[in-house]
Amino acid sequence: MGVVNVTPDSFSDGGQWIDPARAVAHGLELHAEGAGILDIGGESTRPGAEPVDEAEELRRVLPVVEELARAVPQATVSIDTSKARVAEQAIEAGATYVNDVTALGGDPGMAGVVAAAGCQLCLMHMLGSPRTMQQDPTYGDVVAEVAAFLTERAELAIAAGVAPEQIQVDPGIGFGKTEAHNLELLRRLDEIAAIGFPVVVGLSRKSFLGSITGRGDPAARVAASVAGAVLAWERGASVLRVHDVAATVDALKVAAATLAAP
Ligand code: HH2
Repeated sequence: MGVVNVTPDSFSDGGQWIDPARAVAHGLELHAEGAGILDIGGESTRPGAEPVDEAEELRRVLPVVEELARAVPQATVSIDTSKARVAEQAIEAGATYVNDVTALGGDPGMAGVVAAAGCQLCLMHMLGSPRTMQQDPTYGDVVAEVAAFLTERAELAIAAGVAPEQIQVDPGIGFGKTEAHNLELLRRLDEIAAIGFPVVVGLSRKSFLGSITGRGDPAARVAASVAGAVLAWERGASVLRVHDVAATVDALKVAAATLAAP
């Protein structure tokens, strides 16, 4: 899954693709590099980010969704939103995957929109909201709590008419988690996969990688991100949400070839 942020304020690439034509070109490039899913977002979820209203979010994402769905019909176009109306209009414009970082908690209409469309749904765990989530996040057993939350939200989605085959789950690396929480979730990712849904992991360029490697600039965290992506894949992740598609694809090819060797 390649990230296309149509925002002025995303933590790693804010402002780079805010012009729709540039965002589309970036999405095409990520697809050419090997991304099967293009995840288009119009609202930053970085710690402390301010919410964006529906009209502005639609204005940012719709032309990009529409053009990418038209230009690369073989790719899955994903809308990264927690607003039901944005998801609905993006689906009309060609999106077939809804990436909801609030796992249906942000908008009571979301489950119905996804159920009616029959599209894919990613349910992500977050503790609190982007404005507050990094203020002293605390868990007993982070992996057990995240797994229980994702199971409960999947059950909620199914009760609202979403088919189990439509659902994917994501532990939400960096969303209300300390570095230790992120690392434990990655090390024990097999326990999240054991819930029974395909697992999505997004760790690309995130700040815990900067604190481990000493790299303050998110764009300098490519090697760190690739290492994390390979490990997540080895522990059961099915979808890796990344900014640096070409490097990740190469690394995964080598890892897969190695594990497939006699
Ligand atoms: N991370 C971000 C945004 N959306 N969605 C899922 N499913 N999983 C993630 O880990 C995830 C996500 C944050 O990264 P980014 O989009 O690069 O930054 P921003 O939220 O500042 O736009």
